[in-house]
Amino acid sequence: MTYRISDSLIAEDNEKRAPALEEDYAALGRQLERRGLDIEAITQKIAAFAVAVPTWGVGTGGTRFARFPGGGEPRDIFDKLEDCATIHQLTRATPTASPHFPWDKVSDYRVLAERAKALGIGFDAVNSNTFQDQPGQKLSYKFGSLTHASKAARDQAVAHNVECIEIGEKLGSKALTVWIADGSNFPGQSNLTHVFDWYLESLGEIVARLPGHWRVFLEHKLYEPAFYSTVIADWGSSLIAAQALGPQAFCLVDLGHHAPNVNIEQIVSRLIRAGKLAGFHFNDSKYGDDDLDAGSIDPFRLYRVFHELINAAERKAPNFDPAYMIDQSHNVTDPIESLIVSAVEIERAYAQALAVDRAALQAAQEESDVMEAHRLFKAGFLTDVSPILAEARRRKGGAIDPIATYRASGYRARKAEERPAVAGSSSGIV
Ligand code: LRH
Ligand code: MN
Repeated sequence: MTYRISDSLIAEDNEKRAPALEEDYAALGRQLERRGLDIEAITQKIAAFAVAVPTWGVGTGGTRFARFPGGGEPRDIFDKLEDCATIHQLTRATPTASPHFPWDKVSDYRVLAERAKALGIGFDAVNSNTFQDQPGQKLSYKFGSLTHASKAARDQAVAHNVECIEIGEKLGSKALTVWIADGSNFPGQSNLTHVFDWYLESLGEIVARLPGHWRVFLEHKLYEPAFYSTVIADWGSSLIAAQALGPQAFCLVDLGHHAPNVNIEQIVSRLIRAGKLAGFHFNDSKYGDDDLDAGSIDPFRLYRVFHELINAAERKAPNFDPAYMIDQSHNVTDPIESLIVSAVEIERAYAQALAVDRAALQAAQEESDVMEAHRLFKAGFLTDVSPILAEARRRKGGAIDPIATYRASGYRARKAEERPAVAGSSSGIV
């Protein structure tokens, strides 16, 4: 039997913190009431919020230079699910995990589905991988996959995506995320139009194999690993493709996949208006696709994104059903701690964006009262909503202070005993 944190340990730790939380929650309630806002309404929305964790994020991540694994590294998808379940146990905000194939491949997916169920975890979108070659693979993806100049290589990549759909069906997923590294490093290396035609052809074959209620999430990325051109480099290419591919195709926004200073919340509002927003890979970045912890560098940006999401929900935007997922690489922290804090910071941005007097904001916008509009918009971001986040966790049986409870549990040390150190790859993201 492997070690699991007991609910009684969480309850004991919460007992110590409950009086202070009650006081802070009441005080915040009074402050919000003075601003015409109902704390209970916000807390219930936060309690209903969920974000998926990436299975590839619970192991220590790395870069092309190096990876420094910590103790108790997950050895396989079963260990990864245990760690995902621990994050959910403490935050009550991450009931699903997003798997990646073939990194999470097993021989019997019924066993995997049963284990996940026993751990109280479900599966979110499955991720395909045609950005690496697998041992014994017939054709290489060095020069592309779904947009490779050779039809045989494209067919091989399509077949892998179809296999991911079949696996996802066994796990109860309802979506496939397709990110491809396809692109070029030299002007002239590839025909910029043909590759997009092949992308649509290949994705068309994949969409044709999607179960009726499934969606496919197209993930754009400006660059890396290709450094001159990337086939699906921006939201425009992704939207053209999603519109060409029909009602099951949507555009996924990974916050780290844009040039510095791009107005991502405006891209989000455009994709929502087009009825094509798939959802998000939440993370943060300072320079490139840094895959840093959500809210750690630019929490105001995350806040501005949630503002657009609340606008869409309030006006009941058509086709608006975003999937919320985290996609990060934890190179210098305990991945479990990073994912706990990231889930909390994503909820924080949502709760802050709910703490806005939207009627007054709309009035100021219509009167072009710039400073009043900006002041009202920012008021939510300037609100410390921590009591709301903790209260939502407490009500669902989570930890009032998840990091403190996690550390008090000694979970990492126990896993270091249970999981003999594995010879991990000395570099690379996973
Ligand atoms: C590409 C990406 C994609 C995943 C990978 C792990 O940069 O964001 O979503 O497949 O990271
Ligand atoms: Mn991503």
